Amino acid sequence: MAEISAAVVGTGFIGVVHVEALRRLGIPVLGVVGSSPERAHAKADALRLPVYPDFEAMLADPRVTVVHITTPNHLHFPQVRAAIAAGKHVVCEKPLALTSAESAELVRLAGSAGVVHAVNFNIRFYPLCQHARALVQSGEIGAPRVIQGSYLQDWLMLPTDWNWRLEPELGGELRAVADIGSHWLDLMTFISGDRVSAVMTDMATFIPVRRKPTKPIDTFTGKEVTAADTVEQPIHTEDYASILLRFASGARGVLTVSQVSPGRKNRLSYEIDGERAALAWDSERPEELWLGRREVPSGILLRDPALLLPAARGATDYPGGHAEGFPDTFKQLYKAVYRAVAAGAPPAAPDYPTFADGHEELILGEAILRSAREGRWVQIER
Ligand code: SOE
Repeated sequence: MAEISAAVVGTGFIGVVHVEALRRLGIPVLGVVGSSPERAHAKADALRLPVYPDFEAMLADPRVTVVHITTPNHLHFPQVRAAIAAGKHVVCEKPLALTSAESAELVRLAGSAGVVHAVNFNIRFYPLCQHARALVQSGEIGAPRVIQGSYLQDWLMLPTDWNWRLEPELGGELRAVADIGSHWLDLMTFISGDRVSAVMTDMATFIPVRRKPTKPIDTFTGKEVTAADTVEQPIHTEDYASILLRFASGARGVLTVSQVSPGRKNRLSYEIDGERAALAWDSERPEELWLGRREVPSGILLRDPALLLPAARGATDYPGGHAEGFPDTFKQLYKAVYRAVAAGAPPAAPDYPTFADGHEELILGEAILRSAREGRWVQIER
């Protein structure tokens, strides 16, 4: 992969995760762009990375073949569009855009440019999630009937907790659903092979006024801010949502998302009940997959490459008992994406999430919001 090089726009919490994963794969990261050169240097110097003066300079660098976009959500659409126009392959954080009209446009532009396009739904790349998908595909659990779970966090549970995601102009009209619910919905589509056909939503904003820091702060660092450095800010996006789900196959389900759940740091969990067996997994215990059965004892599979189905083995690199986690999912995702980059174009059936998957989450998000506002079931129209 010697001739392939990356650059990353965005130097927040997740931008650094992208850089570290790329380096583990031996992909040169030529530089980063931050919201200002000073903020970029604060991160880049520790990583021994050059800083581009601005996004345009990054795009103008002919050595950069792949651009990773890890900026606040409102910048995704214009930056992806510019990167495609500059002939770059693109990996974009979720959500791909702020509206489904924008994401549809990006699917079209990437398709006609022939570039590799990926959306960072990294949770698919936990080895046991790949194994769960392979189990469903093999018919082991029978047709899924009930698909339910939650994505819970506690980092926004106090009125003094702040992040740019709380501002609709930067983060979009949906917050918890777009930020973490989108991961869960994408993962369930990936594992079950099914699609959501209708949604019914209940939402709540428990903290209608928050204290906004007068200076920008990084994601997950809100605890370090003192009240004296803040101003009052009304909040219009959801802290919580529960969404009843109907799937195209006839399966039913429910998802709860919350960013105000004490003690839940970053916990995505699911249970899929099939005709014969069930699967359950929790991202805070990512090395364990529960297999539920009626006639024989249920059990827990501890991740071990030798015990995974062949389709899942490619997503795990360490022997059993040598825990793999969040940063490894980025490495495994980019392994798949950069195979396509090395080939020069997207494969016929990508083994990584593409802009089409990013677009799907915008369609679902808009239906979920409409359902909450109108208090009724909303059919998904694609
Ligand atoms: C913040 O809620 C966040 O960083 C998300 O944006 C990520 O997608 C998730 O992986 C962890 O939490």
